[in-house]
This record gives sequence, C-alpha cells and structure tokens, in this order.
Amino acid sequence: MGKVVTLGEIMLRLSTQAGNRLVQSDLLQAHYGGGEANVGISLANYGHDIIFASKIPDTALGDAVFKHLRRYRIDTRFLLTGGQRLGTYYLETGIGERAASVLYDRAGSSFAEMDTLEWDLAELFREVDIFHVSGITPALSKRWQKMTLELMKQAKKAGCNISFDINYRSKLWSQQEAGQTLQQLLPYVDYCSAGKLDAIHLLGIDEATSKQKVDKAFYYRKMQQMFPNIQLFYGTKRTVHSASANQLIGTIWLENKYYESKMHDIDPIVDRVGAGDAFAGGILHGLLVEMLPQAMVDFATAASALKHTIHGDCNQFSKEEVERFKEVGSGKISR
Ligand code: KDG
Repeated sequence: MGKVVTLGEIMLRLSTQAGNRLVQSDLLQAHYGGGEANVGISLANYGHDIIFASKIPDTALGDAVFKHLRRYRIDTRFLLTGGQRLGTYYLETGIGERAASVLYDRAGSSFAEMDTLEWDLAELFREVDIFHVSGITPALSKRWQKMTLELMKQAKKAGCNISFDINYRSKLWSQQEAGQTLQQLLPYVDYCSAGKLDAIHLLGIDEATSKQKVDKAFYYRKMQQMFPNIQLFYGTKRTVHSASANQLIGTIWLENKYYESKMHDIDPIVDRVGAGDAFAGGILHGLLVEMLPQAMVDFATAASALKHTIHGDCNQFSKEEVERFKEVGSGKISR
C-alpha cells in the first residue's frame, strides 16, 4: 500500500433535494467536498495511508470536518486550524434535462486566505509516494498560484511523484489566468488529469480538423509533446443522454499508448459531483499497486461509475467492491 499527500480546500456542501430550486428550499442536505479531500478519501477506502493537508476554522464547523476525515482514518496532523470560516458551496441538484448548478460561498475561508505555507514541508513529504493537488487550489488566489508551485518544487525535491488534476472551475478564474498558471505548474507534474477542453482552451492546442482522428488520444499526444515530463495522462469521457443518465468511458495515455476502459451505463445518476475525483483515486490506486494499464483504467472507471450512484462528493466503496463492479462494464463503446 502507498503513502499519499493530498492538499486543498475542504468545504461544507449544502444541496437541494431533487426537484427543488435553491430559492424555494427549506431543507438542505449537508456533505463535505473538495477535489483533493475526495481523492484522499477514495484512496483511504482502498487501504492507503493518506495525509490530508488543509486549514479549517477553530469552530464547531471545523471540528465537524475534522471528525468527517477521521472516519476514513485520514492522517490529520497537517490539518491546520485558524482563520475565519469554512468555505461553503450550494448545489442545486439537477433533474431530467436540467443540469445541476453550483453557487460558491468560499471567499475569505481559512484555506483561501492562507498567504504562507504554514506546514513543515520536509515532514509533510517525508517518505511519500504521491503528492496530489488540483487546479482548484491555484484558482483561489494569486498567493495560492505561487504556493502551489512551491509545493510542487518541494514535493519533487523530497522524491514524490506529483499528480495534478486540472479541474478547471470557470467560477474561480479565467481561462487565460489558468492557462498561464498551468504553463508554470505542468513541468513538475508526473500524472495529469486533463480533458479535450483543457487542451484547447487552457493549453492553446488547436482543435482537431475533421480529417484527423478525433479521439482523446489526439489531444493526449499533443499535450505529451508540450510536456514530455508527464508520464501519464488520465481522464474520462461521457456520452451524455441527460442530466440524469450517461455512458462513461475512462481513458489513459501511458508510454505513448492510448487505453480506453469498458463502458458503464449510468442510469439514473444519483449525484455526479466528485466522479472525476473517484476516477483520479482509482488511477492513483492502480499506480500504487502497479496494475497493468488496462486493469488500471477499468478499475478507475468502475470507481467513477459507482460514485454516480451515491449522494455526496466522496467515493464510499472498497477496492473489492470496485473490482466486482468492473465486471458490470459492457466492453461496448458507443460513439
Ligand atoms: O470535483 C468535485 C469538487 O468540485 C467538489 O467536491 C467541490 O472542490 C470542489 C470545488 O471547488 O468545486
């Protein structure tokens, strides 16, 4: 089993019940979410040693986050307390053809307001296999852009591999600012979750012409040319039927070879938030236990498909349950 550090903001999520708009809701369901925390919880459920580093307020809400993480046996030694508030986000749940929408209320949070790396970084990264962070963290402030770069440099120096999920959030920063930041961060990255839209809109890669083979491999190949240091690209692609049903395929690009998973039909979708993080958790698990590429992408896709079937941002399945669910994938790919 491996040792992984994930670092980022964890937030309270308040979601409407299906069929209610936020404006009419008198009952909201509470969960905790945050890209990096979600990946950490997936990996903890598979039996890995996970450190989650963040900052939360010294209030009852902060205490609730702490207890939430301890339920999954996450190492919370690097969970700082201080600052003013816990970031919150509201999820207006989608239904039928109406997509879900997110309203952030996270400005001024304990984590977003950090202006120095308050951790002992040598201690944080000691004997760690993988450091995982996402593009949500540098999107929080100019200071976080610099601090994310510094974290990557220190993690590399300590001998960790770096996993980075681009996770572009248009409500937090512009494509231009994200693109410039990625040019600085990606040279330090070993495993990168990226999609076709990231390639085109953030990295400036030209869209494939109709004569070129337009699958994800095209974009992975181009990104690999830009960042030869990246060993593995990973991501999912969806055939969307509606807000409540889709088909899911996972993809990876490893050593100049493209792999696609079995296809999972997800109908109905209970909650798609965190499905990308469940996929990332599956990929990192595959790397840590040295799965072959096809087994790794099948495992990660099954984990992501399972996440769609439960409420909340975190995957709640053991590795044995994911392995069993892999068999449900049809192997058929519908384009
Ligand atoms: O990937 C899921 C995350 O987006 C969710 O948990 C909330 O971290 C979050 C964010 O910043 O949107």
